[in-house]
Amino acid sequence: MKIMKTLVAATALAALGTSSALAEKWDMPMAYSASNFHSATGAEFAKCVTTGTGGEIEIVTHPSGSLFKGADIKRAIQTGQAPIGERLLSGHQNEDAIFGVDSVPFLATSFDDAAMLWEAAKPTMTEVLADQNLTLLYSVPWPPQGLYFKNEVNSVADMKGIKFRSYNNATARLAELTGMLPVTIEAAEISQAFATGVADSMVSSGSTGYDRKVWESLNYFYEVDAWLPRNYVLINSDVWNGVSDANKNVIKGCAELAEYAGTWRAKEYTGFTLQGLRDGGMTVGPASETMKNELKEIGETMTAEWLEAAGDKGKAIVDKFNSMK
Ligand code: PCA
Repeated sequence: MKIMKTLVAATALAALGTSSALAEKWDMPMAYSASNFHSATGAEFAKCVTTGTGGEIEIVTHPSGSLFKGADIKRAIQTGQAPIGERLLSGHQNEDAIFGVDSVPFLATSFDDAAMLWEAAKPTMTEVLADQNLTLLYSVPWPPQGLYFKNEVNSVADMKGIKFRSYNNATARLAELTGMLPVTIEAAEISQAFATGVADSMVSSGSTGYDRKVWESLNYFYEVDAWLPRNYVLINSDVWNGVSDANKNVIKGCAELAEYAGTWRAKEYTGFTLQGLRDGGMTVGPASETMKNELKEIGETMTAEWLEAAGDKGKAIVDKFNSMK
């Protein structure tokens, strides 16, 4: 009887020990509001992993930059402060020009082209990230980027001196080349920036304008379809290497599903949010021919600059992309 009791106690302890050793909670910082489609996709990805691993890995998302602000998320994952997270990699183009491949003006201007560009860039991007101790899990595009202004603008000359909210190097450079004054502000903080006049314009998707209710301060959205930047979900490579093969398979499956579902959501959200901006009172429509042509010229300058910075690796991606079209 005594032996029996000891055995039961030992087994119970062992079971407890096993499950507590295996059960892990991963906090996942995300920069955009909980209502945004990227955050919704991330929350579903988290649920998928938690369910699929039988609770051995529980992912908890933290949207709106509440755990780490957008600009700090990549470093937090690299250094293991957060095991996993989502980041707009074009915000780190100064580390490696490859991170800016999705923000080259007028290179890929539709969802189909953005998908092809991503396919062409993925192997190089994966390698660059691996060198930084990061493993790529999935990536989802934002809807096409257009220009927001407080006042009507019909040409680049009309933009001169306007305070412009930027979110990465490409957007800051676009501001410089159009004579605007760039100021970097996280999406989570733009409503206040526009309300207080810190900025009166930006380039972004209908989605971000809708999420942040920018019609309270801005009046015009010009559909330019300049590029479709992407968010990337990354995991610290040491953490990844410590995951069992079975759980790695679950995470990969959930990531594939998230990329597919997120991309689908981005497409659906495009028309919905442009209508939302209209309902909020904004004038939404295509840019004038003059403005389009002037922006295309600026795009050519920026493409040349990017190719110069990205070197052979960048050229190989663009060549591959062009051969796929
Ligand atoms: N929204 C994000 C990045 C691109 C987009 O459409 C932002 O404005 O910060």
